[in-house]
Amino acid sequence: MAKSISQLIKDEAKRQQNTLSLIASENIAPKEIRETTGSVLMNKYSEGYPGKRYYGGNEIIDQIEVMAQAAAKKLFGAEHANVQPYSGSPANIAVYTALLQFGDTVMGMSLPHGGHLTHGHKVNFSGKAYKFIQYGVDPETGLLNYDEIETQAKIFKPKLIVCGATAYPREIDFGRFGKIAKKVGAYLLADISHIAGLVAGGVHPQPFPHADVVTTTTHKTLRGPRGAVILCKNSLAEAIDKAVFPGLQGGPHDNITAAKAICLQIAAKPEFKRYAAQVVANAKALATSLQKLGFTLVTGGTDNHMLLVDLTSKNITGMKAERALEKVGIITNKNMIPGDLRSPFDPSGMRLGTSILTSRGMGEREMQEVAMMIAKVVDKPTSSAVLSAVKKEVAVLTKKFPIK
Ligand code: DSN
Repeated sequence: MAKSISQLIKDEAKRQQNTLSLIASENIAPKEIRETTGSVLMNKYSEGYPGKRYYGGNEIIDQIEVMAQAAAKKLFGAEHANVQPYSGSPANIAVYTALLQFGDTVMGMSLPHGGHLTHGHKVNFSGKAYKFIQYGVDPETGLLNYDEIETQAKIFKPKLIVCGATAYPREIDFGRFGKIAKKVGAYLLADISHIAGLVAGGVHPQPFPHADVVTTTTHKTLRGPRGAVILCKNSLAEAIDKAVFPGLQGGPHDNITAAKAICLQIAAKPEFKRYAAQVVANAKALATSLQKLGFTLVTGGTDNHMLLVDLTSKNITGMKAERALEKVGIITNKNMIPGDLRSPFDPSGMRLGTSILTSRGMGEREMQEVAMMIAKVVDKPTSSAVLSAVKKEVAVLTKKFPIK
């Protein structure tokens, strides 16, 4: 007989507790946030914006949404916040809807070089509706080449430049992107979904005042609910709000809006600064340990929460490494590396992130242990003796750091 959903949720909780997740885009939202998403707020409809709704009974929802807007503006130094986007992809599409006409020229980072589907990939709506010019990283260094991006911008004269990444382990120079955008008369959108928690925690520079618009999901380094926010200058507020509702979405998910407010308030606290600093310290420790164990890292290290591992020198593909690691309870994701000649289904790299392990309370010492576990598995992925020994090590470590 098939298991019930409630049993499957218990199974998933156990899986999360008993594994070491290094998925760079995931995190563990605090219990308060998880409970808020399951609260009575999900029963309400509130199309519109605070003070201007298409349904009655929104007196309390209005207060919640205003609170979330205020917290978002304060955290990122923004003039205006829209807290209704369902997730990062719709948030980006809302920005395009607000600022562009179909067919306009836009520049974004290519997905195989670390960008995102909605930054103009050809299979995505963004790549079909707009003329996206894709920029990438230097194939030798793995770093963004700002001079090259500026040259491309001067040639193609985009109306919008998108910066931000899902697989780029270094700081993004928003100031330089802002100057390039200004020179060619383009808007600058900074998609900070991956690094929002690091920006909030003061360990990555803020995108404002360089960017005109900022999008971010709230569930990655920010440790909030699944969802997104759009931040912008006041001059663009009306266009952005209209694009979100009624342009693309109907009723906002008020339960999620409330959880966003809580996460944004938590992220303004000193403890969150310590968390963000530890995420980066852990990523650096993991990077150094892996390098000592013979791993090659794209760009030679990290400034943020993630590492991009080039597995070619280890003679294993990303898919095989991901599968072998999963067998022992280490959860990662295969990833393309810049200039990858392999397919996205079995690429040459693997992406690792430290947000979850840091949320569980682990520090640099544990990162050394995790690096050694990864090395043992990647070096001998078919040895059942190695796999069963590392599985035991994972069990000991996960037990010491329960998910709260
Ligand atoms: N696909 C997500 C990631 O893992 O980075 C972003 O949407």
